Amino acid sequence: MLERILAGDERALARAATLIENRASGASDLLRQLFPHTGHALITGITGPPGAGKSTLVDQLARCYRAEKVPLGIIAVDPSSPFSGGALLGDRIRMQQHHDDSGVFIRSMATRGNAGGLARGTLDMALLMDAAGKRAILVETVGVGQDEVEVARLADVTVVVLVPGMGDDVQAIKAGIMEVADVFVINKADLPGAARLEQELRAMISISPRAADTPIVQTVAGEGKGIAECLSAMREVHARKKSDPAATWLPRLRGMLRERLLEQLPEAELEKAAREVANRTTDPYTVVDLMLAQIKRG
Ligand SMILES: Nc1nc2c(ncn2[C@@H]2O[C@H](COP(=O)(O)OP(=O)(O)OP(=O)(O)O)[C@@H](O)[C@H]2O)c(=O)[nH]1
Ligand SMILES: [Mg+2]
Repeated sequence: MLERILAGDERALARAATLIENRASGASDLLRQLFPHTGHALITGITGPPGAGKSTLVDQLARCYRAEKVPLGIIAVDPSSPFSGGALLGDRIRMQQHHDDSGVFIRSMATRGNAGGLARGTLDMALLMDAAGKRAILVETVGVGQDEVEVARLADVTVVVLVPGMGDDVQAIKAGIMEVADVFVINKADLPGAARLEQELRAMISISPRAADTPIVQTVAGEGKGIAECLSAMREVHARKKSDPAATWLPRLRGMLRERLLEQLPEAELEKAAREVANRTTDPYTVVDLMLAQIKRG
């Protein structure tokens, strides 16, 4: 299976993706062997409020990449949120045009009410695609919560999609998501208020030392407008970051290690330990020592 994945075999890739999705036993072993073959793909996170046009943008970016024959992976993180109801179905229909194209591999990641492992699962999936020869990976998430920020953090480049008419809501956009933005896209620029939103954004980022030179691109994803500009902004940011790989890989790997460690301790164990401490039958310090010893024993 390893050989076939590395050779870019679509069926082996699909089987491995299912292993990872299901966290099947064997997934870790496979990922262990794939890891040395990763680090070549540009992972881009596309995030933003529900209905901002993220899937439409992903679809358009996919066309650009495929016009250049870049092997492409797409991961749609399904937030199972009340907002996106049938959206995933719509995405599937939209993405069908890519299905006949063996250069595109599409997967969705369900949170299944277990948001904790979402970033990890998504990163594992991206690493699989990377090892299989995909050179660009687009990850779509709805930017509404902490988990989505975590997912955004795993990307090399994070694109935050906003829409006009949000007005004062710019202030209300989750601060976390604003902090991880490498590129702002004002989509639905055909609607009134795009210029005003851009002004507000510029005012907002001008006071942030980290974000001051963040590119802002206007797009009409529905009509394929501004997509080339978006792609070149993504590539510029990536080129800038590439000179310092530690800047993207270190936070990503830190998060990954933390999640893997936490996974060693089932929630039920933590709950039980907390109760024991609450009952004063033990203390937090002893509990942590015991847990560490338990992990060591495997
Ligand atoms: N007017 C206008 N509508 C657009 C544009 N881009 C996308 N839309 C429409 O906006 C709606 C939502 O688009 P999606 O791409 O599904 O948005 P999304 O952000 O992926 O949505 P969720 O995944 O549900 O959060 C669809 O009806 C699109 O046709 C645009 O540039 N202008
Ligand atoms: Mg979508």
